[in-house]
Amino acid sequence: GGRRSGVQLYCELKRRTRIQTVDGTEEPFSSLGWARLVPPLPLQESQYQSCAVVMSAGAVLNSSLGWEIDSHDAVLRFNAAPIKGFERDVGTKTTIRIINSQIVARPKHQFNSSSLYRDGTLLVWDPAPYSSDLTQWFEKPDFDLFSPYVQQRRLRPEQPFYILHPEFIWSLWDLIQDNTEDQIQPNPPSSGFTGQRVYEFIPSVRRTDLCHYYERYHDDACTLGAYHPLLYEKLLIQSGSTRATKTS
Ligand code: NCC
Repeated sequence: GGRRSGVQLYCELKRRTRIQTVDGTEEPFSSLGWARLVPPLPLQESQYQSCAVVMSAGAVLNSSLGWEIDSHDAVLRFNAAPIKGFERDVGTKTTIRIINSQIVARPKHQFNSSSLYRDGTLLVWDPAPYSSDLTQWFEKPDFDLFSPYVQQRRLRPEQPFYILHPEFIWSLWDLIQDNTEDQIQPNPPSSGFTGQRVYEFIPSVRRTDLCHYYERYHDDACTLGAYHPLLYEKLLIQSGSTRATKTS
C-alpha cells in the first residue's frame, strides 16, 4: 500500500471505519431476539467534542495527566485498567470502557461483581476469524462473550453495553495493512487502536518496559505487540500525527 499524508489518513480513517456494533438484525442474533436485547440507542461516535483515550501502558505511571484527561468530554479506558489509587495519572471519569472477551469470560476478572465495569458504556470485542460469518463466530468465539453478555443485559439493562461487530475490527486491520509494505500479523488490532487524543499510545519520554501502570510486570511486547499488530498501529498513528502537524 502507498503512504498517505496525515490529513488523507484522517479522512480515510473516518470514511472506512464507521463504528459498527452487533445490533440484533443479522443471523444468528435476529432469531435469538437480540434486537430487543441490545441497548435501544445505537452507539454514537460523534456525540463528544473531545475524547481522551487512556492507554493502560506503564508509561502512564507518574505522568500527572489525570487533570488533563478529565478535562475531555469523554474518557475511554481499556479492560481491567483501574482508577482507584491512580487518579493523579489517569483521571477519575470513565465514559466508555473497551474490554476484550477475556474480561467477560474468564472468572478471574469477576466481570459480574467487579465495580470496575459498572461505570459508563461498555464495549466488548472478540477476535472473530477474518472471513468467518456471524453464526460460525457465535458457535465458536475466542472466549465465550455471548452468555455473559446476555446475562449482563438482563441484570443491568440500564447500562449501555455493546458488542463490536467483527467487520469493524477487520476494517481497522485492513487500514493498517494497506498503509505498510510489510505483511502484518493476521490478528485483530489491539483494543487501544481507536480515538483522538491517545495518551501514551505512542510512548513518550516515559517509555518503559513496564507493561501496565497498575501491575509490576515488565515486557516490551506490551508496548510493541506480539499477537496484535501494535507496532504498525503506532507507526500509522504516528505518521498521521506528525504529518498532520507539519501541514497545518
Ligand atoms: O494490555 P491491554 O490490551 O489491556 O492494554 C490496553 C491497550 O493499551 C495499549 N497499551 C498497553 C500497554 C502498553 N505498554 N502499551 C500500550 O500501548 C494497547 O493499545 C492496548 O490495546 C487488549 O488489547 O485487549 C489487551 O488486553 C490484554 C489482556 O487480555 C487484558 O488486559 C485483560 O487482562 C492482552 N494481554 C494478554 O492477553 C496477556 C493484550 O495482549 C492486549
